[in-house]
Amino acid sequence: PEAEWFEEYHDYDAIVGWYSKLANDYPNLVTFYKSIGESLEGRDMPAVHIGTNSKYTVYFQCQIHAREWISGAVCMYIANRLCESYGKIEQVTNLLNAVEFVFVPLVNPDGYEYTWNGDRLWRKNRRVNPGSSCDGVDLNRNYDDHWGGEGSSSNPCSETYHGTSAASEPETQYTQNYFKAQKSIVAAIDWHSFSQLILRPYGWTKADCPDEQRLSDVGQKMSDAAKAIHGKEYDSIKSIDLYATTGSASDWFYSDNANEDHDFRAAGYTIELRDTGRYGFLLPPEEIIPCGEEMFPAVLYLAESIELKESFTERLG
Ligand code: 0X9
Ligand code: ZN
Repeated sequence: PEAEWFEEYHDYDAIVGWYSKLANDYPNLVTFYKSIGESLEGRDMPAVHIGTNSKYTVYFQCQIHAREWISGAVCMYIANRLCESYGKIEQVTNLLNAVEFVFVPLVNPDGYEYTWNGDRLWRKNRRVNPGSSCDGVDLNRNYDDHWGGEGSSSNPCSETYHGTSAASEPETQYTQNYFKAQKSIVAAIDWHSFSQLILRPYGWTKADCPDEQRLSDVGQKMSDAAKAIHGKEYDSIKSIDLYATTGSASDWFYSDNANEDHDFRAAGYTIELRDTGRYGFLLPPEEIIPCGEEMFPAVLYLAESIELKESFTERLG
């Protein structure tokens, strides 16, 4: 892309166009799928695959929360770095020959558009809730895992409104279905901001998940890899130690519901990007590149740790 691309944020149309161009620029490495389904207001939700027909998949989804603009920007940064490095940097070349990256860059297109043309601090999707004057469902409380419990709200006016049923929203349904259609997803990240955190399961209970040791080790290594770049601390903690959530995407990624056809569960993480509160959701665009730079080695570490997948607890074991 042009050098200036990562010096600004971009709206929905520009981001879709950018991924489409990435696929044209790297035809042997990138496949652009126009849509995994349409949002409530009829916008396409694209998917982008980066890799060379590999056995394992790493799944990323971005921009589930509309106002968290750094999420979509860092996903583009990572996608671009992977492409630029293939055939030039041995570590990335080997990785992309072993692992396919699947991006769903715009999980909440309507909400994202609204942050550009309505309310910059909008979070939810744009569902018109019957019988309420408040719009929107929090997609990160709408996934089909312990839906409707603690840390979500039945009030349509709440920022954490969980919707009328598990996966009531098309954006949730399409991302769940697309995730389930991929082969051997070994790790998945739901990208958010802000607070600089690497969050592992569970959000819904204080209990350790069966892969606690492994997921906390990998989380800490991702944190170390990030810190080595610009010195920023990303705490690696269990989701519930931030606060309880139910129906969240990353708990769903790790759940039986998401992994029915896989031998192993996907290591489901939520990453909260920069900053720690000075600018919060209004992170200046000058921080896109440094934030991407510190996440790139963390993501490589996560994808490479897949070789140790045998140490994961067997899903039905
Ligand atoms: O509350 C959320 O959905 C996430 N924080 S944010 O400020 N980006 O809205 C945190 C979710 C973490 N919990 C789980 N993933 N379970
Ligand atoms: Zn968020």
